[in-house]
Amino acid sequence: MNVNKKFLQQYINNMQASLFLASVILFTLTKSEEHINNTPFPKDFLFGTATSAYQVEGAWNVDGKGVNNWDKFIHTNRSRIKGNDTADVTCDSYHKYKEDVALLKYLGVQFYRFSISWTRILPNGTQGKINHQGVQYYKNLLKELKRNNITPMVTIFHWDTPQALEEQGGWTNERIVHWYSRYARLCFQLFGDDVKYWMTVNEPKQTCNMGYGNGIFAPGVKSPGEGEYLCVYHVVLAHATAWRIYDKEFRAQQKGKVGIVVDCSWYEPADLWNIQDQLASQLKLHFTYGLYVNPIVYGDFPWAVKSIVKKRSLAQGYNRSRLPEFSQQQKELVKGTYDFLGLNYYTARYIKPDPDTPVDGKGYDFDSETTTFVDPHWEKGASFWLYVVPWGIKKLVTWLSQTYGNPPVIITENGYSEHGTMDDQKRISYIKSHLSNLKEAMNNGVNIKGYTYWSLMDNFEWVEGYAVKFGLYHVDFEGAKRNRTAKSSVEYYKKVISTRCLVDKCK
Ligand code: PNW
Repeated sequence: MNVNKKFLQQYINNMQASLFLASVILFTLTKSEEHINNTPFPKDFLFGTATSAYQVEGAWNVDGKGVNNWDKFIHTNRSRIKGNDTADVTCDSYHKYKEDVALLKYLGVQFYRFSISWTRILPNGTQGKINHQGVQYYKNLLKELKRNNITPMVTIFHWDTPQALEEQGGWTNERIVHWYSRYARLCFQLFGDDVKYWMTVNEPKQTCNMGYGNGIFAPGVKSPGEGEYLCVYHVVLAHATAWRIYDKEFRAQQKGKVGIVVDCSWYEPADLWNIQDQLASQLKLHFTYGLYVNPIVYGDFPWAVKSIVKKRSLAQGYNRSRLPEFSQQQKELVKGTYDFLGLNYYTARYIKPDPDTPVDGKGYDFDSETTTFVDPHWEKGASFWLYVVPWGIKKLVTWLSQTYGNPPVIITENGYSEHGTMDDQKRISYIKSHLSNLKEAMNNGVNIKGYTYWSLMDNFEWVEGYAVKFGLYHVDFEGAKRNRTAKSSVEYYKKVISTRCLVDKCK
């Protein structure tokens, strides 16, 4: 070998070595996308888990419960639900609540988020008749939680409108503000001594958009951008009225907090360097979270949402906006009506403007004139809409904190679905990566008070029936006893709660 050749050989060897090193570094870097935060959650940070009445209680016609919109929606057409399932029995928590509390105790959660079934307390929705057996059920549940040192977080309305009120238009009828706020007052009166965290309405977007917009959920009304926006308007007024009632009549004595729960995906600009994509992202966030929260914080719908809906309504031949306007008095009523904000985060989308939006398209699905898509590499859950995007929660809570003046926020839901896996490693990594991103946001100063895993156990997943499972505990829906069995994630979440740490040893 002459000198030159030797040099060349050495050069190639070096190159190979560096290439190898580079790939190692690259591999570690891609892996470190999964980098888990190693700082501990603060001592007063709350960990919990959630369910809702309709999804777990069953006992749909037991002990005087009245019929609600979902009972009616399903019983009149079973094919609306995957597998023709119903929630008539579901987890049977109405009879098995003590067992549920034992599961919570085992997990070591600080709180349990559950909801009250309106027609279990008021069978017709209004005050004519109070169903004392229904009231007793919640008193028993609260007592059992107290005995086990678990804080209740109670949702007053989680989608199950009394059928008697639904037949009068439900959330599209302005009288719902009165019906709902009287029901809320009754809840404060009956249970307020034992409840320090109240959530007025769960995910109004799902009720208004899916219930009255595209009609996929109960009551199955298709009135996009009309009934849909009346619902939005009434939800905000109903929430605010209930908050004012609590503030005036109960707060001094009961010393609790009242908030609302709004679900929102993160909308990532398709091209981060494109200003139009950035605007599309902002607009969609205001359409999703802002539609409910902007009035509650600032006293009105977001300006950008008002102006685009008005522009589109006029172009469609309406003489005013399809989105109702708050009067001056209403603006004053709604402004500032929150003690904390609830956020349900599951997934994310890329977004950009959609120049092909049909001129006559109406409602949440069209009025933002945007289109969304997913990254085909994102991992999927069992729900058709659930793509796993942990960094989205960090971006979303940061946006929320910047947009609304860093209010106290509770993550009221976050969860992963499968089709029936007991060794649910993907759920474990979902929880870990989302909590890690959340902690990073907290370390940057975002005011997060608590985290809720959805759900304590597999349950009735609305139109997806029992095919899709979010539970930490598996439920045997075939067996009369509805046995609950821990999935692997139970031990994982239990450990996170007791150590307040996501890695083997926190800093
Ligand atoms: C929530 N999305 O619904 C509800 O509050 C729960 O009752 C439900 O079981 C749970 O999440 C899982 O679905 C959502 O499209 C439905 O982002 C859809 C979305 C988010 C939440």
